[in-house]
Amino acid sequence: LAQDYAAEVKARQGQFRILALNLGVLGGMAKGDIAYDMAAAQAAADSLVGVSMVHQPTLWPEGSDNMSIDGTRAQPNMWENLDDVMAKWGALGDAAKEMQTAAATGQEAIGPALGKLGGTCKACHDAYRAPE
Ligand code: ASC
Repeated sequence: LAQDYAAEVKARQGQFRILALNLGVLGGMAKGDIAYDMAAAQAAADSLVGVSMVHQPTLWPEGSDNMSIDGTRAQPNMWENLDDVMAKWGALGDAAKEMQTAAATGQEAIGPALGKLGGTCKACHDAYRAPE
């Protein structure tokens, strides 16, 4: 029975969707498209931190890359650079914690924190995610 890792891929993509949803809320507040609400901003930041704390190797089995299976953009070089992958995931967690502080500080603090957070997303995507 060939392994398609469909469940693992969906689960980890779910993590990224939760991140994107919360980044969207915070981005909306930073731009003024969504009214700043401290509790909602903090809830979004808390979720980012929570997701960032889940680094579960079982979601990333060797071979669950875009050269071997459909439905993922994870490139095989991830598995050759696991220390760097984890360092980049850790940077996301650090930036998410800074967002918790920013979310409680006020609307004007969210934009800069979001820029830093987005940079940590992009660093990993540039290195390990295939283009669409
Ligand atoms: C998002 C999202 C990403 C990152 C990235 C930041 O909101 O879905 O993948 O931010 O665009 O550079």
